[in-house]
Order: sequence, then structure tokens, then C-alpha cells
Amino acid sequence: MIDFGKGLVISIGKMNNFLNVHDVKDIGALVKEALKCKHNPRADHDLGQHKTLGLIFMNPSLRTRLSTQKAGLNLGMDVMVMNFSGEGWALETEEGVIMNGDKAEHIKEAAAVVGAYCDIIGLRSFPSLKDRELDYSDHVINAFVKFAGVPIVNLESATVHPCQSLTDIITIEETKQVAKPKVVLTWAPHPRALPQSVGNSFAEWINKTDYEFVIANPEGYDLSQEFTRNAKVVHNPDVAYEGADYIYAKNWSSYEHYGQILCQDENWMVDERKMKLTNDAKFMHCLPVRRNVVVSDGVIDNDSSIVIQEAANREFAVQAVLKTILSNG
Ligand code: AN0
Ligand code: CP
Repeated sequence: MIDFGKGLVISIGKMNNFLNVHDVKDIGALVKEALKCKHNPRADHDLGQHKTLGLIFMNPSLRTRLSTQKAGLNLGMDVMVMNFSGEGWALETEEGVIMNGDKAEHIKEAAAVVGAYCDIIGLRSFPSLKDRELDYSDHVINAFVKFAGVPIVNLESATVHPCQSLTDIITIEETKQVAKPKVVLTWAPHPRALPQSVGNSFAEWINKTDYEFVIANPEGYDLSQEFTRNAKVVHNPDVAYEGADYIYAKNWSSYEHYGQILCQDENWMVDERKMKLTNDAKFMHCLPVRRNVVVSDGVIDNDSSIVIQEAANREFAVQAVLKTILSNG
């Protein structure tokens, strides 16, 4: 049974920004708050009255875009969404440059202007996958933190995707059959170079739980230790799958050989053979997912796939985050 608790927002503590796991004092309390939102989504419809949520997307999105709008509406907020790519002015992010090229507006003004219209800003900004040092400085979201003057919610930055990771823990808590499940984050093939953000973030959040955690990826695909810390990393998927309660699949491009695709080996796809090695594991993926590249139809269409429940929980995860920020006063 879910214990909905009392005074959860108090135990979550004050939250000024939601940039990564370090902004959360008590993950358990935030998970409970999200489950409380799921139980009664409109219970706090007065909290966000006359407050504006602005969602800025530098990149495509389905789930993040809709779930965050929905969460804002559940809390009574007014919500504005803008796709910067194609619709906004091309942004300069470097300091001190002579802006006589393609970039029409500096991020300093853009962030401050959005901040002038909004009480909370959600921002999605993927990495370039070209310059590791610049990407890992997370300079775009940090410029918003510095210049917008209002709380910032990370809707996937160059390094992490905390709304997704919170959702993933909520979904594991809802479905787990044992107190400390074995959770496996497995790399899977993909034809395009993707960010490490979802993998980094999943590792960073799962490391804060008492679950057994194993990461499986090919040689050359180890994630940054800044996020994986002491997690066990194996380079053979069969070893990782043995006895797993959750198989969480995600592709990422190489961190070491930054942004490169080093492996297309289809033995890394999540398939029925490997799932048979598990303890009847549930299959998870943040979506969007490429069928029969990352995961076989047989696995994602099986009852043990919880990807839709996982995506549905995005609404309540971000609602708990927005509620906590709004409760700061
Ligand atoms: C993005 C990524 O891998 O970061 C978004 C995932 C939520 N995925 C793709 O671009 C396919
Ligand atoms: N999982 C996720 O963030 O999906 P979108 O990219 O569609 O928002």
C-alpha cells in the first residue's frame, strides 16, 4: 500500500531549482508527493493560480512537453511553450563575442526576457556532442539559472534528465516485487549519436537508492564516473541480466571518444533470449524507442514492459517538482 504521508512538501524541503539530483533533499518524500499527485491530480489547483510556467525547447519532445504542460495545468498555472529551434532567434551562448555572425540574440537577454514573463521556467537543451568540456559545463541551462531570475526546471540538459530519473524511481517503487530490486541499466544500439544524459541521470539517481545496481555497456561506452560513482559496470550483457528485476535500456554515444558511435552490435538489443536470464524482469525505457534496434517487438509488447506506465508517470513526477517549487512562497 502507498503511504501518502503528511506534510510531504515540508520534508522535501525548499527547492529553488530542479537541475539534478543534488537539488533534492529527500527523494523518498518527492516520490511520495508524486504518488499523491497521481492519486488526486487536481488537489492543488489553487497553488499555481496567477503563476506562469514557461517551457522552452531547444530540441524535440513529446512526453516532456505534454506532461509538463499537464502538470502545470493540474496546479492551476498558466502555461506557455516555445520551441526555440526554428521559432526563436539563434542564440549566442559565448561571453564577449562580436555577434556579427548567424546568432541574433545572446542567451543573457533571452533568459532574462523569458524570466520577466514567467514564474518558473522549464528548459530542454541537448548537448552538441562535439565539445565534451563545453557540454559537461551545462552552459545553456546554467546561463538560464544565472540570468532568468526565476526557478529553473531541467527538462533534459547536456548532462542529465532528472524529470525522467525521478519518474523511473516512482515507476520502480510502484511495481517492485522485492524491497531491493536488481536494476540493470543496459546500453543498446542506435543509428544516431545520442546524449549520455538519460544514462548519467539514471545512474546518479539510482545510486541514491538501496537497489542493487549494475550498468552494462560495450567497451568504450563507460559513462562518466561523476555520475556512475561506484556502480558495478560490466561489458557482457548476459552477466548483467542474470537475476535482474528491471532491465532499463538506453542508447548513448561514447563519453570517452566523445559523441562517437563505436558499436552497432545487435547482441546488445534487448531481446527475448536475454530477458529469459532475468528474474522475470520488467522492461523500462524513457521513450522514444526504436523497435527492433533497441528492443525487440516481443519484449516491448510483452506484459512485462512498463514503458507506458513510466511515460504516464512523467506528469506526476514533474507535478511534484513544480508543487515543491511553488510551495517555496
Ligand atoms: C533523446 C536522448 O537520448 O537524450 C531524448 C530521450 C528522452 N533521445 C533521442 O534523441 C532519440
Ligand atoms: N522521455 C522523454 O523525455 O521523452 P521526450 O523526448 O518525448 O520528451
